[in-house]
Amino acid sequence: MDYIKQIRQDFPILKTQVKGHQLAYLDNAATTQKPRVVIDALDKYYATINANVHRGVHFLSENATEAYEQARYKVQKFINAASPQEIVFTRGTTEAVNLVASSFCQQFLNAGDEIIITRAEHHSNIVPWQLACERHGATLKVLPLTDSYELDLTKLDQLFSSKTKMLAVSHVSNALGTINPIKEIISKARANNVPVLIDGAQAGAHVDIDVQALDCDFYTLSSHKMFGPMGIGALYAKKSWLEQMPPYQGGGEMILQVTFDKVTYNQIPHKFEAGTPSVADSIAWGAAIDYLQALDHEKIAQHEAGLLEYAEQQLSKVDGITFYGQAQNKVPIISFLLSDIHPHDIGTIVNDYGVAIRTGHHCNMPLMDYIGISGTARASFAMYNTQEDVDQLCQALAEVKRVFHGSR
Ligand code: 7TS
Repeated sequence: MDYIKQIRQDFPILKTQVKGHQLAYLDNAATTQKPRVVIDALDKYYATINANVHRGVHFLSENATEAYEQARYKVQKFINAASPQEIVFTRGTTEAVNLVASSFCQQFLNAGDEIIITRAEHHSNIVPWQLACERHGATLKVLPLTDSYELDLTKLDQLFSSKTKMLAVSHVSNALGTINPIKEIISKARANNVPVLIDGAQAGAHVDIDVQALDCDFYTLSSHKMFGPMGIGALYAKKSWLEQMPPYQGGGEMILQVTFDKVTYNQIPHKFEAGTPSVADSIAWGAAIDYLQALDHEKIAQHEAGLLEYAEQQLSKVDGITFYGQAQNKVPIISFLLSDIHPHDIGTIVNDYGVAIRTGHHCNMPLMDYIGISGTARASFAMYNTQEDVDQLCQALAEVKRVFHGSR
């Protein structure tokens, strides 16, 4: 059996039939499907070691704590962080960005200061910074895009000033698939003494991540976009930042001692993990990381690149199609429109043929405004997708054309 067919066997949901058609799941940028080992890890946790962590001295609690900390270690290794203390478990990228925008900004952002983001960010990497700027009387500056909707790096240097306190940028665009030149961006920020947060939500499933080589200050991950469970993710932060930042939330677990006069905080990363964490989800995320790391990365990269090329080729034969975002360096995400047909109509009709795609603004309204459209239809691929999925999408699009224009 070929390698990809073998991988597909690991994902039970891919066998789903939709309206009499084999499911072609092309909404992986929204969330990826889960392999059997991840589903089993959740089951095993609740069936064998469920207990609250860090608190108990009993058998189950010790086992749960060890597995939870083991998961942190797996995340550390996955992104090559220097220490597990630099990994804070969060609900995902959204919470990780909010943590930094809240805690870092409380400590370091003053009236008149500036934060730089880009025009191509997901709302999760825009709104928390807007809120922080509002709270502290700071200004949000936005890196513009080129005519091909890529970051215009020629405009970056002029955005830095002595007031710049943070630059936040995504590793990979969820709307267009563009892999941003973050290494270059980080080194420009370094030269201006500006810390950098990388939103890595879309990178985990497609790109090898090495936070030490990147030399970023913060990096965020969402487990559910890299074959792990929902509701869990992480903030990577350099130790020196975590030590200087105040807690994000108060509660159990994040303190060493509490009196009504004074609170002493726990060590990092626990200072940032108030309350009972998502223990099962962290452990199952660890299982997803083990699963990913055991795969042949070169084969998968080749497969994904081939799939993107095939999809672009086949889709470009569909009369009236327009692509948005055709950067040289991109993950297999294709955003498109079909003549004057509303993207929601495209999504609804292809669903009748078993094809799952996302339609709308993809939480990138400022990017859509720049392009001058209200949204796109987006096919986003994962390692388990095949050329048959692309063919099924193309056939379904022919039906969309037939419904709207009476022709194929
Ligand atoms: N940043 C990027 C680049 C994203 O793609 C997303 C989610 C987020 C942040 C937020 O991640 P979360 O896990 O905290 O929700 N993107 C999408 C998407 O493209 N379709 O649905 C969610």
